[in-house]
Amino acid sequence: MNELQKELVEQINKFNAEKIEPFLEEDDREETFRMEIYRGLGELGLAGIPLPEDVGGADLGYEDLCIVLEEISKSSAPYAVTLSVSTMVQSIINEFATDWQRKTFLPALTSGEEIAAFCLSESSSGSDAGSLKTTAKKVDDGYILNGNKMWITSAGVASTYLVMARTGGEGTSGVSAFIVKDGTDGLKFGKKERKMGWRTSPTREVYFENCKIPHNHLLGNEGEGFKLAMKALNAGRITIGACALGLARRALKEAVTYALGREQFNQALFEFQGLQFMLADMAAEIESSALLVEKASKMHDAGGCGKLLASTCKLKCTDMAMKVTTDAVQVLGGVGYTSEYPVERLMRDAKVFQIVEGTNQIQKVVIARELKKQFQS
Ligand code: COS
Repeated sequence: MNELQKELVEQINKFNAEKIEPFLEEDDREETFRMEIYRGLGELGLAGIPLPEDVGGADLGYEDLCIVLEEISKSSAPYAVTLSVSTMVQSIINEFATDWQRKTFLPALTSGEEIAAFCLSESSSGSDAGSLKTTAKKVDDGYILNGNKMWITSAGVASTYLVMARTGGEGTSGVSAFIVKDGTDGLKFGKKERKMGWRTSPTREVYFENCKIPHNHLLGNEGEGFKLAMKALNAGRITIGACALGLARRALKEAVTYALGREQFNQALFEFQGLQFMLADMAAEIESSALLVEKASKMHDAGGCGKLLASTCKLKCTDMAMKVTTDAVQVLGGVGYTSEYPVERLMRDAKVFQIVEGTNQIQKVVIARELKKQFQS
């Protein structure tokens, strides 16, 4: 880590301890999202890390972003994910936007004053994202959106929605991307989903009922929306890997600490070789995933990490987090299954990492397709 990265980690540790940890249990139980916590991350300069300075970003890289997300996720995967998704949307807006769009939409997001959400999935199109049905009909002075989006992270608390909707015929080439601001007539939200994990982060359905937006809210060109969304997800899959990594590191810490402190058969649990092997496996899996995040983020910063590596990073880090958190609960035994210790929350929070931003089965589809391209003569 360079000096700046070390400084970031130190700042976040302090922020975690003072601002996030005191509310963790209560907010998980009550499903409370605190905007002031997100704004606090913004005040530390963390809400627009890879964005350029002219729109208020920190002009740093994805490597730095991943280090930040990993650190936040050691305390709270939900806040790390809120930041990960908001940054993913900002990055893709920055890449495809007109100058007016960059200056209009990005500064409130890079400062952390506001949050961005990504609206791709629908009730009938999850993994098969290219079959989405929400429509955007072109009219004289803009577009009219109709349809619904499901499982949208930060819906209701976000102010900027990147919405993929159909402007053309069937298939991926008929999809376009739009920026929709909170408060637009016809933009509505469903009830908050009751979830197994990530309970602090609100997830809602988003509806568009004759929701009219101006022409200049189209991002990129008509028909580019699917590729733009996939490009965003390529980067998002690396940062999701970083969030899963931080969560797993916390689970290992909890497991080792507990094993060192608890005695059975007149010795610390840690002294039993069976447990040492489990903990060593957890550590080895974590370090392998950390290398993947580092490689993928560095390659992204150097110009693009490619689908195979981005999907591998997401697949391995999130499967690892599920395994490590499950094992952490096992190490703690009975108390690990109760909310007296954080490992049960970590295990619940780990599960959805295997589902979001493309299920891990979809990551395997992407990897296999890349293999076919590489080796088919
Ligand atoms: N990065 C860049 N471009 C991509 C891409 C990626 N990861 N995946 C697809 N594309 C491009 C393709 O290259 C193709 O472009 P061309 O027409 O120029 O060749 C275009 O997008 C269509 O791709 P493809 O034909 O592969 O589309 P499919 O309908 O077969 O779908 C999958 C591909 C399954 C990979 C895609 O639908 C997917 O990722 N699904 C999961 C969706 C998801 O992650 N949802 C989570 C939402 S956020 S919680």
